[in-house]
Amino acid sequence: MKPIYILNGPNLNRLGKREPEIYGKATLADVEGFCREAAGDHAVEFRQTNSEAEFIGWIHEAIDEGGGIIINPAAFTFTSIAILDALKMFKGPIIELHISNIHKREPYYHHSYVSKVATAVIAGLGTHGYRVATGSMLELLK
Ligand code: CA2
Repeated sequence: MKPIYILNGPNLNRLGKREPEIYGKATLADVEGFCREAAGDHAVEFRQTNSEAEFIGWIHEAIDEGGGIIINPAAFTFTSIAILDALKMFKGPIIELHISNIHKREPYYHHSYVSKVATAVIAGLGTHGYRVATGSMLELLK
């Protein structure tokens, strides 16, 4: 069984500590718990980094070892062709996830490079979106 990689980008380590009206009260550790519960027996690699290089390294790891990728690239979503290029090499399903509805927000949050290669996009369900993404990934991997 190949693990599901759940990759989180910059500043998400601060989840639950600011802007609860947008991002909710759950911490990233709580979110990891939601994902592991939703995944059941399926292996999960849950990671967060503030470094683009490390993020790309984890996508390369997922290309070699992973069954599916759930990705909240945070600000990298709107800036990183390097992350888009890495994701293009992944053969399995990719779910792009945003806690907030990025389309309701400022214009610089409206264009996602990652959406060009995502199998599906989830935005605006709050941190519950991670449960939805994990359950949906299990279906896509069947
Ligand atoms: O809604 C999302 O999940 C985002 O990917 C979060 C990113 C933002 O750049 C995207 O537009 C949407 C920003 C993450 C900010 O990190 C936080 C840290 C602490 C508390 C709340 C958010």
